[in-house]
Amino acid sequence: MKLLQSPTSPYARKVRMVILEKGLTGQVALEQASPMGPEAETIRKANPLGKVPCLIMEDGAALYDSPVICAYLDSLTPSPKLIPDAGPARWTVLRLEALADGIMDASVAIRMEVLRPETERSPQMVAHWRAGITRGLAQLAQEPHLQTPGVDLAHIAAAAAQGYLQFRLSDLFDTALPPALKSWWARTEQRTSVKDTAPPG
Ligand SMILES: N[C@@H](CCC(=O)N[C@@H](CS)C(=O)NCC(=O)O)C(=O)O
Repeated sequence: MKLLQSPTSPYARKVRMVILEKGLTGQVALEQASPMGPEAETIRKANPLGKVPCLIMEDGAALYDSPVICAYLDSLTPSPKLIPDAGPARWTVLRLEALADGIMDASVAIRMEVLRPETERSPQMVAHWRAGITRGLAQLAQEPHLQTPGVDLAHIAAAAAQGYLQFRLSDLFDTALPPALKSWWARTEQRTSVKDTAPPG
């Protein structure tokens, strides 16, 4: 299998963490591909949306986007199980993944806004996204599931979201992360799958 991905994408980091946690490193080749760079056409051929991450499976078919890729990779081996098969725990994990993905969506949107010429930026939209991130982090901090030991897709997605904030929006990381998440992150960033997928400094 081949993963089209970018080292700075939080969604790609989420998938790379899943690969490491599942012990699938030998089965998925990582191919660096930038949606705005020379590889854009390759990405678009696999994913009409032109986004990374995109997984090319053994039969050549493509999977996107990151929740689908993570669910597929989780289905390949029985353990560790990153998405519970059924019951309330399954919906908690998927909801927390969606919450963390939403924090990433708003963070990436702010990053895109910052890259635009200053006269084209919308301070209103940036404020709207920042408020969403702040509410999302406050909710994550209140989730007992996140504090449970072990790792599943909820923990991985939350780590990808917080890692991206630390990387691109350090002021929000410093001010909007509630204490419970700060201590959670301090523990979590020591994990091998988190350390080994950190964006380039
Ligand atoms: N919901 C998608 C989001 C993927 C995404 O937005 N990736 C960004 C990189 S961080 C991208 O490829 N952007 C290019 C574009 O929007 O054209 C997922 O979870 O995979």
